[in-house]
Amino acid sequence: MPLAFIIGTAGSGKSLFTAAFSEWLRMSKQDVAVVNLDPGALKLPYQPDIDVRNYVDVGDLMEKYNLGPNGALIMAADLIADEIENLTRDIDEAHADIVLVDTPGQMELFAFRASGPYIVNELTKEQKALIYLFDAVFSINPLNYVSNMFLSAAVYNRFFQPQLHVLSKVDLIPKKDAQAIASWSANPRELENAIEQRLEGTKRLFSRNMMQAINKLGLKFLLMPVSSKTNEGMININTTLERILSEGEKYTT
Ligand SMILES: Nc1nc2c(ncn2[C@@H]2O[C@H](COP(=O)(O)OP(=O)(O)OP(=O)(O)O)[C@@H](O)[C@H]2O)c(=O)[nH]1
Ligand SMILES: [Mg+2]
Repeated sequence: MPLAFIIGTAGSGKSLFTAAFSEWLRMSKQDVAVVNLDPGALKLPYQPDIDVRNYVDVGDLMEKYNLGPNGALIMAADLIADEIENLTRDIDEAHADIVLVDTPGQMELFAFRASGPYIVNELTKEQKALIYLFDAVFSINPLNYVSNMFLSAAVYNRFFQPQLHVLSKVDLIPKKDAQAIASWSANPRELENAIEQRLEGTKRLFSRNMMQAINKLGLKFLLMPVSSKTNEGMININTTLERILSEGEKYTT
């Protein structure tokens, strides 16, 4: 019963992807359990089987400790770590083939605080993988794309779990743009060409150097285009996820 954590910047499509991919898995006869790990979620596009909001209530924290919404979210992110045993029990009791975990809206609260890696490590003893979302609309610009590569490398460096990379919301951009972005991930030359053609001055220099720094880290990945509205690409995610989990290797793709 492996766990796949869905991660990405705020609004990158984590929750809708969790909804669409879990539905897709159910249609292909897989027994899936869905976990909501976002204590600040007001409305979710799926019905969670396990919900952190049963244990941590952001509204209560605001009231009790006289915090604003952001302060309460930070406190909530850390309090989730205290609920690991409860959440692990809930997940174990679900007896699913695969567990999808929707992570908190603001990625930094999960990835860049001590509690995030602790939660990923301690939440059940099962195998783990991360699915990192690149927002397609944001990624059309090579500078934004490179910044997101940097963020995904930083996330990898926090969790050291197998990491899949997804280009989300591809239904919102022209097909040729989606193909171009995917080709940047497959071939650094293509990305370099786009940087040379479409950026200038400091932006060009910055993007080129940042891209080279990431390449030097040896982090290679392929972006898989996906739409949670049309289900395009879900089959690729499933195949790649299965391959990574069966190999159990620590690498990114
Ligand atoms: N067209 C289209 N819209 C999408 C897709 N995925 C997400 N969206 C929209 O993008 C917005 C953000 O999606 P969410 O799934 O809430 O993203 P999130 O990363 O969970 O956001 P937070 O948890 O609030 O940070 C919503 O309006 C979604 O309907 C997609 O594949 N296609
Ligand atoms: Mg969300």
